[in-house]
Amino acid sequence: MISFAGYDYVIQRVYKYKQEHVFQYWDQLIDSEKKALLDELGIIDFDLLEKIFKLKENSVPEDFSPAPYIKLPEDERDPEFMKARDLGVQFIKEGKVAAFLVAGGQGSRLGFKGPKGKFPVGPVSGKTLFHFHAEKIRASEIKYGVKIPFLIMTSRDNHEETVDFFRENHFFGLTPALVHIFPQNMIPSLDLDGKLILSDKSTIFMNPDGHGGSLSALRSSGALKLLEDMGIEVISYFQVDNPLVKIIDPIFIGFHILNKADVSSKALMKAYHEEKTGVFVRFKNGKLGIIEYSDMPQEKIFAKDSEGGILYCAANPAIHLFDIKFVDKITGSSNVNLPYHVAKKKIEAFKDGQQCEITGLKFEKFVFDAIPMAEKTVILETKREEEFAPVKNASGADSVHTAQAMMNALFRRWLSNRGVKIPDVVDVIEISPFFALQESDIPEGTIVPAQEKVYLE
Ligand code: UD2
Repeated sequence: MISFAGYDYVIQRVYKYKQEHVFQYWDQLIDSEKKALLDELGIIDFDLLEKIFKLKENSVPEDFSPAPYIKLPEDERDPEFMKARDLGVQFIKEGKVAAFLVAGGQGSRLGFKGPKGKFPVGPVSGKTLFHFHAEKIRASEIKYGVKIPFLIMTSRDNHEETVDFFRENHFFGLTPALVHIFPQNMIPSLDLDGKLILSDKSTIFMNPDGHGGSLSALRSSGALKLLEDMGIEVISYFQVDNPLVKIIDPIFIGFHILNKADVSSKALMKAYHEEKTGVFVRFKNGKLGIIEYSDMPQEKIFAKDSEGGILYCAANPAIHLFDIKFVDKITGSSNVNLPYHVAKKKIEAFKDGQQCEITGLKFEKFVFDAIPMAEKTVILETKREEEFAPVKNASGADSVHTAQAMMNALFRRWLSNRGVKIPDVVDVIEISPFFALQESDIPEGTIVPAQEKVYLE
């Protein structure tokens, strides 16, 4: 057994759990590397790893049915929607809403190095995803005359770069003290025999613990306390990859308040059966929730309703509202842990004295597993063309090209619906959130210049 002053307990635990292969390069390490390795091992929950290794496959409840949701009205002056909007506006103006961006993912599908939020998406401006999100929040602050705290969850790999980016850009006009950037927790990946993986001679390979780690990270980072002290009641949660998301949406917030919901989620209608989005379901115990596309049984993916449409049609664009008391409850002393999901992934490992790629198991929590823990959940339909343009892939579907085309189409629709003439020569239009956050914000008398690329700021 190896030894290192002050670390007996850590070392004994590593041997107890039969993970001592992580010391195979011990004699080649200098003291600071030995200490760093032991520090990392010291915070690993080996019992948890043993438990989740046994998962091997994700278990999905067999008995579920499609979830009910609030459909969009034919007429947008629908009294119920107007009532929700008025209530939402009031609530936002009272300073009770915070924005929460999860940006800890690795963006591997996009093939972009660095935080995905730094990826440029503006069809004319070339603005990055972070820039879009921050400006929407700043524009909402101006519109509603209120300060809106902005929380951003990063991961160990992209934290510093994210903080630097916001600093370099002067927080895009937001109040720096109200932008709270914190990293999520990491969890070791395992090889197919349940062994820890080394990424070099003295480092354990870990991956971020999934966006489900965001709720506990809110607490451990101190953000939850900060929000409570500020009188925030609702947290508006969104993903980094969707430049169309309505971050501060009065109608959504209004329905959430009207229904006294713990969690509310937006749903969009699935475009085709195999679309890679989770779907909303009602479990046997009556609770609502989401089943991830990869966990959905084939026959349910292709199931049809009585009219030949997609039975499980309500898809997850990953836009949620969390009541702060609910977050407090499930991350507090009751500490109801969200389950881990397992996925087989390629991992860059250090093995047999060299770098190589191995197949390993990555574990992640999903934030939507909190939904069935809620007493009351609201699911509200949203329109794909208005709110969902994810940038996930380098090309093809769900790429920057599709997202830019959707932005261009949406901004054109806003202008046309407001009676603004668009000269034929115009090829691309981008509207800054400061010019309009939604169609009704387009000012009377707007003139679109006759040029190929138009940016309305
Ligand atoms: C997510 C949803 C899926 C679908 C789709 C819509 C899950 C598991 N799946 O799929 O149901 O509706 O989005 O766009 O939610 N993130 C972190 N930390 C992590 C992992 C991810 O912050 O450890 C963030 C990531 O930066 C991104 C978001 O979570 O903002 C979604 O991550 P993803 O791209 O891995 O999710 P995806 O597209 O597989």
